[in-house]
Amino acid sequence: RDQSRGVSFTAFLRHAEINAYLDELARTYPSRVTVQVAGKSYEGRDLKTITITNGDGNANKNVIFLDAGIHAREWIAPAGALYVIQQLVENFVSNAALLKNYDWVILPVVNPDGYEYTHTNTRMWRKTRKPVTSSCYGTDGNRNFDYHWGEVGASTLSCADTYRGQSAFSEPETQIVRDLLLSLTGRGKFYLTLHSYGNYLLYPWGWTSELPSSWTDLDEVAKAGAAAIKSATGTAYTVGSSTNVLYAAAGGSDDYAFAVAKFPISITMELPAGGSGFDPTTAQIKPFVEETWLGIKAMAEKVIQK
Ligand code: ING
Ligand code: ZN
Repeated sequence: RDQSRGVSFTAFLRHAEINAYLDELARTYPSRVTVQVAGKSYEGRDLKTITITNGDGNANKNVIFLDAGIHAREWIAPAGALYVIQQLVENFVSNAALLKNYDWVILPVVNPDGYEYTHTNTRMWRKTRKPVTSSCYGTDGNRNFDYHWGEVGASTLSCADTYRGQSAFSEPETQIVRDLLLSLTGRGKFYLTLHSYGNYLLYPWGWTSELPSSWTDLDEVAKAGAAAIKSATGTAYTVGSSTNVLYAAAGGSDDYAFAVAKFPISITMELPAGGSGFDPTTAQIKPFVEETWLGIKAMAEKVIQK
C-alpha cells in the first residue's frame, strides 16, 4: 500500500490491511459509510461488512450484496471487492446513480483464515481452516450452504479441496454469510459473489442442469456485464448457469441466496486468470479490477432499472 490514504491496487493486501481500509473509510465518510463486524472466523478474525449509502438517511432501500474471498487462494476476488468499495465511496460523485435507490453491503473477505494461510503457508489453499480430523483441515465454503447440500460436485472426504463439510453451515464463515443474506430478504435484489478464475458469469442452478423459471432475468443481467467488459477491453466472459457452462456443484452461496434468501438476481463472477491461474502479478491487479468494475456496474445498472 502507498499514498496517504486508501488503496492503490499495486499489491495484494493482507486481511488486517483490508479491515484497516474499511475502518478508515468509516472514519473519513461517516455520513455514507458504516462498518460492522458480522462475526468472527474460526481462528477469531473479524469478518467486516461495509455498508455504503448516499447519506440521505433512507434506511429501507433495496440492497446489492457483494462478497468475495470465500476461497482463500483467489486473491484477485477480494481485490475486486475493494475496488468496488473504493469507487462507490471515494469516487461517489461519478457513481451516485448506483446509490440513489440502493444501498450496497460488501463483505470483501469471507474466509480470512484461509486467505491469511495462503499468504503465510500454502499459496494454493482453497478452504476454511477449521480442523475436521487430526490431519485434514478445512471445508469448501462454496459447498457448505444448505440448499441441496452435498448432492452433486462436492466431496465427502475431509481432505478434499471440495469437501462439503460435516453438515450444511458447519463453518462460522458460511453461517455469517447465511445470516447476512437472510437479514436482507425482501430488500436484497442482487447477490454477487466474486471468485477466480476463468471469466465466467454464472447463475443458478449449481445443483441441477434445469434452469430456474426466471432464468431470462438472470441471463439478461449477466449478459449486460459481459457486454460491458467486452466493449471496454475485449475480454470475453462466458454466461450461463453454473451447471451448464462450468460444472455441477451443490451447496454454493449463489443457489442459497437465490432460492432461500430470495434474491431475484444471484450471480457468481469468475475473474480472469493471472500467472498460473490464481496468482496474477501485482501489475495485473489494477487492469483486472478496473475491468471487473465495469462489468459489475453494468449489471447493477441493469438490476436498478428493472
Ligand atoms: N469456482 C466455483 C466453485 O465453487 C461454481 C464455481 C460457482 C460452481 C457456483 C457452482 C456454483 O467451484 C471457483 N473457482 O471456485
Ligand atoms: Zn472460488
